[in-house]
Amino acid sequence: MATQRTLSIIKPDAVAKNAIGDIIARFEKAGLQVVAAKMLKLDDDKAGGFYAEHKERPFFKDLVGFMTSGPVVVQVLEGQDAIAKNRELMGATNPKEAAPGTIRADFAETIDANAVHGSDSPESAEREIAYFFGADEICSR
Ligand code: RTP
Ligand code: MG
Repeated sequence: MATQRTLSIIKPDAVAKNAIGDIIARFEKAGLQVVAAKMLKLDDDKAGGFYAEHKERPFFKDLVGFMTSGPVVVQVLEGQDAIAKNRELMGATNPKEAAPGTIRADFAETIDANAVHGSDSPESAEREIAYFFGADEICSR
């Protein structure tokens, strides 16, 4: 399996719970490396553009409202099969359906406030990484 990069966001609910360190530790223990990271507060345009694929969905307004409700931590994770590995560590979108031991099972309460985002394909990873980071902000190790 090839080395990949994926975009991860620790969402406002998990930041508010002081779970940044616990979540990043899970990535590192699973063999993923943080090669870029920043904390920021998204505005409506930045959050809406990020989730543009969901623009017509009924939950879009709530999703943007939630993602702008507090600071987030955005990271690029690098490692073998990083995209699928991150999605596995995250668990299902709805924390009630997330496998035990996954980040969403352990830190998320609802489908709206579900602790983390992860790119879902190589194409979305490429777009999402470029959405938040310039090439000079990514430090391969
Ligand atoms: P994410 O993009 O945040 O990593 O989540 P995901 O791939 O697991 O799920 P996705 O289908 O991309 O949906 C993005 C976010 O929208 C909210 N959502 N609500 N009420 C609903 O049916 C519903 N479906 C999705 C979730 O907060 C999800 O993380
Ligand atoms: Mg998604």
